[in-house]
Amino acid sequence: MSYKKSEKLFKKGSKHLVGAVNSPVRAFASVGGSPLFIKKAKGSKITDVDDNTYIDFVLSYGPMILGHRHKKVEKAIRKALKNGYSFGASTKAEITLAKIVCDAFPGMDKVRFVNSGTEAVFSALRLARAFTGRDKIIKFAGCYHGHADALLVAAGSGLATLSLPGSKGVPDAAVKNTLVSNYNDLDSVAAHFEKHNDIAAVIIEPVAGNMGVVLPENDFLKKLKKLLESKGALLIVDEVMTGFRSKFGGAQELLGVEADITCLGKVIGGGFPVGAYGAREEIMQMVSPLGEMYQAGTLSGNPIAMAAGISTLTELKRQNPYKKFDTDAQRIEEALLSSAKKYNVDITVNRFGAMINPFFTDTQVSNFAEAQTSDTAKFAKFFWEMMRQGVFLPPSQFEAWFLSSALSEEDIDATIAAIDKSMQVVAG
Ligand code: HOZ
Repeated sequence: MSYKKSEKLFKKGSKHLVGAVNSPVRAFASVGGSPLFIKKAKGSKITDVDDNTYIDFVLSYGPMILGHRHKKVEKAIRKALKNGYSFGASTKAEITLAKIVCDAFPGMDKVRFVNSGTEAVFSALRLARAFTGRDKIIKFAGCYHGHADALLVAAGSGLATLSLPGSKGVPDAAVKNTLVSNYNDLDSVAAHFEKHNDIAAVIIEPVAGNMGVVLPENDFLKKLKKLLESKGALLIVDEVMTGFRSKFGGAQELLGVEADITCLGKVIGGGFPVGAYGAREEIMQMVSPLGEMYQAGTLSGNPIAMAAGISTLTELKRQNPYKKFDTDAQRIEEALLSSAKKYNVDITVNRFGAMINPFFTDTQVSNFAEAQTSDTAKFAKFFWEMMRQGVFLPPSQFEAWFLSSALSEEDIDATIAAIDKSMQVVAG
């Protein structure tokens, strides 16, 4: 397998792009080698500029849940393009997507569309502060909620991949109101409430996907919500990754908890830049132009992005692939565990619906500290052999693998064979 053209583009791209990429995880920094440059993708497969074709488990980090270039989505985009690209005024498509999203989340009466998950989250924090009149927020170590200053503390995803504790350029003032707790540890949340009476909200990924996949245990979310209610603080559930992924709607319903404010992204834009935050009526009444919490965006509700979102969600509802996701992910989990056992490699596998990943560690993984016990050198070996075997994974131990509804039986069989070969290589 040759990567010559990717390597050439990496060198060329490094001149005018930072690290030749526009988002750090893409740089392959923790697995070594130079990043892939992509030529095209269709269905369950993605092809790089060297004409290597892979089964895709990156899926643009989640949005391409139907696989690439689904024909109904493509038709909707082409149709929307004919009417113009951006108007700075409202369109009917925004109302249509808003209804689909609000109908899918029981606690959401109104929604505001933005351009990314990062925007959705920092707007949701502002809204929680406006609504409660309090300043502090609690986040969990290893959760990643985009790159807003206040949230670049003990964050997962790219920071975990690059082993960064935070980001330079974030002033102390920007994080002085950010408190950090441990995932699955209610006492670590309660301890902050003992010390502070000005906590506006707790923000959480209902199933973490940015420190690898980590599930909430023992009704953690339900207990968290109860604690917050008793303290008059809001629960912000960041469903940018989990939204529409393990059921149509949010993970909240599956986990038996209702957010005060929900953040969305990825799937709702069908591959175009869309984020959203939504809540019950009394909270959303705070948002400008109805209320005094200001938030705006020239390209928000962009008509092409709305068309991609509407067609993706409509097709997703029609396909209802959630049972298939579970079956496919279960087969992958079993393959990971049995190959690891066969070659005597320590791993733990976590999965939730269409999200899964192995941690190269001998411990369970229920929080960031446990995720960080993973042997990232072993992951790098595994990653590169999977690539050679024709499977494209996120180039980081701390990112979730995503499944698309376009995966065929043959794709899963080929992935299982690749896992076996790669585990053998890891074992050396
Ligand atoms: N985990 C990240 C997004 N939730 C990966 C995408 C990126 O940072 O480029």
